[in-house]
Amino acid sequence: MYELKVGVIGTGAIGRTHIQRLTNQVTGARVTAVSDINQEIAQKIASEYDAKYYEQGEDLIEDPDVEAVVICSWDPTHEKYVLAAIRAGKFVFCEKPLAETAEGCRHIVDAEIASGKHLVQVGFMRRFDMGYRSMKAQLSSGKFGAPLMAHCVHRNATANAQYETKVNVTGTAIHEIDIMRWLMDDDIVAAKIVQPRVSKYVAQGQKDPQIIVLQTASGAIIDVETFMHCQYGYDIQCEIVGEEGTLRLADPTQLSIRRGGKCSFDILQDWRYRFADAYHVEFQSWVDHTKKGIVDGPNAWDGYAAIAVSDACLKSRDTGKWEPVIMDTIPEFYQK
Ligand code: NAD
Ligand code: ISE
Repeated sequence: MYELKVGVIGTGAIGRTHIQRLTNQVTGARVTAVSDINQEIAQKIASEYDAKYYEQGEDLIEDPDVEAVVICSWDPTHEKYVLAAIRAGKFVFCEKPLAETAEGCRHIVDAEIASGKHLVQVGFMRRFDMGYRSMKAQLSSGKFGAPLMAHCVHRNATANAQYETKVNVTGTAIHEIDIMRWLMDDDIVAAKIVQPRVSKYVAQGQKDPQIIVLQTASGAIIDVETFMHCQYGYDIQCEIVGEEGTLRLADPTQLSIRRGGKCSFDILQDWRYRFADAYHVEFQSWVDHTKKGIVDGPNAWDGYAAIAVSDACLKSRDTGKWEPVIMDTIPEFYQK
């Protein structure tokens, strides 16, 4: 079978899992090159997977042995690498966020339109998760009436030492922003952040947890708690309240135990385990569609729309008020 030759930029936590996944789980692809500013780790991974190592991500993108690019480096580097991939005319899968601001995403959108070809997919893997997909199917059936409200929780056990308050939105709540826009098929038009008491586990000067409130164009209200230092595990919850019933994600568990007067199950410890199946489906789909020359997953416009909401959230953190989402109208290029 023809194997898509993939270059991966960023061999940190998720880069390594995606390389492993593309090599051992997904069919029809091969990792031919890797790049990271951390040369030691990247070179070790290159030799482990029999791939080339590039010091510069741009050189990897230009390599004729790389047909498609996966970007898993730090958030501020995404924009320049996606733009380089578009310039090279290569399909590119970029981990979220597509760029850190709406302005940055707009550069990508404009470059993709100018290239005349859809090339960009964003790593919003929840769209490939069975729980969220079932929710979408139920909502679309009309049996639940219009969605009126949603309650979301996004907790991580701990954050790394570089944790900055803004990442709580740009890197974390961005998943809820995208999945809610997709589930409700409704754009988000306004946002507000409410700041509770700060946890003692948060570095001096930073804030966590937070509550974000979002309003959609049709008037639905979504509340999102993000808590990056909850200590006990990785906990993703979502409930949508419709006119004629509610939909709630089940806890992701294989086994629940009843013993000694208690009912219990294990809480997964991070996103690698919680969304393992979703990442697999996401990458199999990306490889299959890339080979056909199609972008079928969340696209550059979805990346732009999500970060436009993030911009409004960050502004609300400063002003303490509801802030409108400032967003251009969708170009014909992205209309379905
Ligand atoms: P990480 O810090 O473990 O890894 C990032 C890697 O990028 C590091 O190895 C670093 O050396 C490298 N890097 C930094 N600047 C670079 C540059 N200019 N060129 C090449 N490499 C560079 O972080 P991570 O947790 O693996 O996250 C990486 C990206 O993936 C982030 O954008 C993050 O938001 C995203 N992410 C997505 C999910 C998801 O569920 N979809 C989960 C985790 C991370
Ligand atoms: C991480 O970057 C991810 O994208 C995970 O999916 C998310 O749950 C986590 O909060 C982020 O730090």
